[in-house]
Amino acid sequence: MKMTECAFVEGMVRLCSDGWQQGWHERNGGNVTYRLTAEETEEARHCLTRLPGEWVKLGIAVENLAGEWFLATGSGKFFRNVPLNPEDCLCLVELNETGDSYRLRWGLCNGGKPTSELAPHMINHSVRKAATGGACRVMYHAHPAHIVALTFLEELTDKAISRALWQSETEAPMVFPGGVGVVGCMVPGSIDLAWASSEKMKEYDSVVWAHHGLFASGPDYDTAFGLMHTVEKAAQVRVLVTGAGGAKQLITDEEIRAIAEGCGVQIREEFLQ
Ligand code: 2HA
Ligand code: ZN
Repeated sequence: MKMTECAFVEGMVRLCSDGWQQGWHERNGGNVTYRLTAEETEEARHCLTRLPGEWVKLGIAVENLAGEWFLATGSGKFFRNVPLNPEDCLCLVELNETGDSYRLRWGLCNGGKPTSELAPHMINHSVRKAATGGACRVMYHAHPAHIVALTFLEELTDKAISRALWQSETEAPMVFPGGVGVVGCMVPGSIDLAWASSEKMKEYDSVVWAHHGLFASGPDYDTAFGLMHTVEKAAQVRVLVTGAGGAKQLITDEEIRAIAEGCGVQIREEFLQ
């Protein structure tokens, strides 16, 4: 069996293709990582085509991820090219037994490095793995235009952005009743952005990066992609309505509560009035 035939690789290829078609990945924008299960790691070991790379320091230590394997997009790779050549655009990395270094096991067949956001992804995997009892496996970062636009229109707080999204589409409180975290405008790929995001990820499954994009997590590709899509759709409605002259009415706090109650999810009450 070839690595590209493994379901966890096919799933990432599909996500990259779908994200590109949504218009969320100009040039080399965005990145995604997936934490393999023990079974998938065994499967991957049978599909290796090269010797392991050298160990490279991560710059951080993620002890609860020690020894784990991750599938990742490559630094500078374009999402639109992933389906054409997954073995050039993607890579498998293995973490060492202390969780402070990684080495390449597969992919990047024409050279290169894992995503420039590898450290942020690892810190956030570490936090979400702990927060979800091991369920969380996907970290997905994209640049959807409307969520970026919203960060110019609303106050940059968790409450203001979460409530603006909930007020704009009934699907929003159902899909992310916990809201979204928000961090200010920070240097892309920086360790400061990584730490700021991971503080938010202790409480939220997605974080808005002001004027930049969204970082979304989930137990599988569908859930993480679906969260990205739902946040972006609500932001799109908000921005469309704002640009059309502003809302005559919004979904009220009472209606948001009723929607959450109706589908049996716990809304973050302190964000409502
Ligand atoms: O170009 O999206 O945040 C990759 C990125 C950096
Ligand atoms: Zn980005």
